[in-house]
Amino acid sequence: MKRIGRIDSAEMFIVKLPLVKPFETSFSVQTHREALLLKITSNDVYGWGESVTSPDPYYSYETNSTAAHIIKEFLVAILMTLKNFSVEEVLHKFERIRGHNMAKAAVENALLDLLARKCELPLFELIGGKSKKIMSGISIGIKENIDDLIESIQIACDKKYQRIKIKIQKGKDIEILKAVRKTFPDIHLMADANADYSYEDSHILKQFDAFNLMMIEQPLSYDDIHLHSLLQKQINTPICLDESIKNLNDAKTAAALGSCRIINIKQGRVGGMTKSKEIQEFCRNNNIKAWSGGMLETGIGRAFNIHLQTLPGFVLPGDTSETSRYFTEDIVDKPVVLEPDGFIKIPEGTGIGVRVVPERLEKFKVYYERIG
Ligand code: OSB
Ligand code: MG
Repeated sequence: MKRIGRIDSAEMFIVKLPLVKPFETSFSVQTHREALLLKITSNDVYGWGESVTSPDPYYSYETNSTAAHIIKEFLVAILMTLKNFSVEEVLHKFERIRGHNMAKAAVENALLDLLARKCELPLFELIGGKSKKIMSGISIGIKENIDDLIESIQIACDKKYQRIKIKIQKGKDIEILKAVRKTFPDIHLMADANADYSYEDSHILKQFDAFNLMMIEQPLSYDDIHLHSLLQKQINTPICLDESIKNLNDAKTAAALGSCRIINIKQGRVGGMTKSKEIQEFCRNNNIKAWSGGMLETGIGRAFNIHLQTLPGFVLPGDTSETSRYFTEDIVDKPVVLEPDGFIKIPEGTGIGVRVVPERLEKFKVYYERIG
């Protein structure tokens, strides 16, 4: 087990990056990515982590403020009591704190980046992944009108994105899917409802079967697993769960009930890279396909998502898109770009392989606190 010496410092930042265009989902319109970042230093080696929380509790109960509270008062407080510890030991100590997976993931992120840099390994090697090209996918928000949506999809197809996800909501669904399928009969297409439907809407969701979707993501409530199992029995389109899966137990429950055929693993939502690794392994052994989701991360979180996808359970393209799709300027170098074949290269170098640019961190910083 690889070990980290004493922690010398832990610093928390909040950066606020403007989005190229507002990102609309069934639960909010986002104009900025306000990200909570963590930098941990030990013996002159540092590691960066990003919390996937946002300022509001509309995707999950966690927010930047709750994550900052839990990180500062509990998680980093635990780290400061340890000497020469392994990441496994830290995660074990974190178990006492219930929930707050996004806060835990941010701390684990920073420790893994630090440890990989200390061992002079790229992160994917530290977590047991295999070097490969990463599949790309794009998540397109709800648009004002069909023409805007068609145009966005066309641009994504021209870039060779390997899968297109469109956000839908109740009432903005069948007509939209019909129009998209008419223009793009053959693309790998899926829809994400972000929990906007209820079980009583099954008759609407059944009609989705006509559009040959790869999957429908999180049609029902953010905390439901049971009703999804009833819905999955009535529709042919595979259900993919996102919000509902917060840990390995949820994945086991969903598999046992037949609530989904696919899981969107967001490392932040499930408490980090190690937990994600366990879930993808479970999926692989239980006939559930998995892919890596995103939360409009800065280049830090984006790099973690890329390294994660070197694990074998990630068999479908995720929400892994170019930096420029969300930001004109990001806080890290290098930005994520699509190769001409539509794949993404793993960032080179040790740790997560991207570098935080001090001037840009300064430019977008809205909060700073040394917490340990
Ligand atoms: O449901 O997957 C989601 C963004 C913010 C919150 C929830 C979701 C999303 C996305 C975009 O779909 C994913 C990305 O491109 O980072
Ligand atoms: Mg989703």
